[in-house]
Amino acid sequence: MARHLITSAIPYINGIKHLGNLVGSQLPADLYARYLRARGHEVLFLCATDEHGTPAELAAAKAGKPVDEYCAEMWGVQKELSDGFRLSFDKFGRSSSAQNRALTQHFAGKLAEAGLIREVTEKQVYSKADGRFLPDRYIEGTCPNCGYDRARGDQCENCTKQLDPTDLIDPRSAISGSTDLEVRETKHLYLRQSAMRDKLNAWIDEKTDWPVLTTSIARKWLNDGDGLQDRGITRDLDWGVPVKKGDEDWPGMEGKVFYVWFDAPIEYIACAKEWADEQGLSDEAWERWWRTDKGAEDVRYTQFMGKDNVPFHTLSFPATIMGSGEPWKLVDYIKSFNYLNYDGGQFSTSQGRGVFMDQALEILPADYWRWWLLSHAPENSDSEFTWENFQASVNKDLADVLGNFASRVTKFCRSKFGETVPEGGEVDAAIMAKLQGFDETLAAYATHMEAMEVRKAAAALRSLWAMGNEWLQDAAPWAVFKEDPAKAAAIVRLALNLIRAYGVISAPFIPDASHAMLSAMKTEDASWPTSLSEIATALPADHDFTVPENLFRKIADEEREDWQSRFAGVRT
Ligand code: B3M
Ligand code: ZN
Repeated sequence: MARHLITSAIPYINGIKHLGNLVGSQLPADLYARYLRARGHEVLFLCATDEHGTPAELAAAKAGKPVDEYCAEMWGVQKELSDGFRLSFDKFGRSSSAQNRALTQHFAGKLAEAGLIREVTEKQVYSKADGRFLPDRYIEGTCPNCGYDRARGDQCENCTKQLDPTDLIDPRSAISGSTDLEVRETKHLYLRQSAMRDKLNAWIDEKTDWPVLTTSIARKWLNDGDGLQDRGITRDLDWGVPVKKGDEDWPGMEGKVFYVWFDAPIEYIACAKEWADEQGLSDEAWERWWRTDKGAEDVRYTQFMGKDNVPFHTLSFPATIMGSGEPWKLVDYIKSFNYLNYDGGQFSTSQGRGVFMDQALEILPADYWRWWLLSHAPENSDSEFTWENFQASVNKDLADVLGNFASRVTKFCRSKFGETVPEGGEVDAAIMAKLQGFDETLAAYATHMEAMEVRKAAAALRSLWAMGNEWLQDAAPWAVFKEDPAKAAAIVRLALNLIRAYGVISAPFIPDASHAMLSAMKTEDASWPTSLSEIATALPADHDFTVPENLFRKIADEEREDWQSRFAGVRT
């Protein structure tokens, strides 16, 4: 059994995330974590809120709250929603934690010792109307790379290019909209990423098994123009990790903070320490996941993220780790995602277009969303949420196939044999024939899960459900019962065992329904089945069960139309 460290990109604190954000990192990371745990691996699954920088300051100002108070509140909201979606993080931390502050300052100190930080007196955009510098998202304008007219000062959302505020064409203040801007001098620290270009290139070259989406983005920026640029890692902001070299002050950098993208990935490490500290564990407990000199050389580390976050995880964060000269764990595999679009357009946080995590849970339980989102994950290209497709998937896959199977079998058994697994009879070859291919599909399902091929895994699981359903239809124990009750008993016994097996193997996708199936079968045996013959005998004759509540309900046309108009835009 292996040890797996899994992190999801940490969501910005500035508001509730939409379903596109969810399926782009946290949800597939949870799928993988749940699968690996179910197969007996040791897993540490971490996520946190990304609380620093301009996104947090702008959102707090909009909410009329002090930024620390705003962050504490929003952490609570996001934590509740991640619980609601059954995201099984071992720790949902905060990048504003004391642990992250100390580690971020530690890394900066190590990078400075290694000669990888330069102090630069540079020109930054200053807004006279706002009386402040305008770093990152405080400034918007046209992307010099692709011409997108709402690019932000730190990155163009459209083409993923990392930017500096002074790169923008026709810049304006994101606070006041003012274009009365001037360029003033200020001192900042730059991470000498360019000095690590060869090392990073060689490292990316080793990653032949990574998704093309990940490596192509990394290569694009490694070889862009003059190659990897040095990046400013400090900002003229109030809210953030104060600039220090380890514990020492940094002369000339008083009152400045680290750039949010410098401290955010370090939170992946700090979060492990938050996890250990919370339980009163020693440093060894988290260092065995993160320090290759303390056991982490055996850990497999997988990161999940949307494509816009890839440059920071393939270049900036590895540069921090490698540059520190210390034996920290580097990522082994980066699973990245394209975007999920919403009903003919894009999800939009500003316009409230699309379904947000809180709204989703108000209208339907988590499993419905998890199933649709994961089975339509934007893996090889962008994908699109439509209400018609959502309704069709839920009604067919979940209600008609899986839900119907569980309900039909248990109700029939109760009426003819009572609420215990019936004994007698044998399922003959003719009946089993319909289940041919089950073992192969079960194996393919595991292979896809291991490879994080989310859509393929969902398709395999769906066909395992469908095979059971078709087999039952064909075996027709309700008809057989009249002539041969023992044979009907044997069919039902296998069917009840299939419910247990579905409860186990479906849990990574639909944990609540899976739990309901296992409790209805009154079993704690969650051992992962690898063949039908193993499945058939898990619950012996005479084992008790109950008929589960309806596992899934169908979505009616009127509801679908109602939701479609309700989420079309302009959130109030
Ligand atoms: N908070 C961006 C995002 O939520 C950013 C990710 C940080 S990962 C270290 O998409
Ligand atoms: Zn662009």
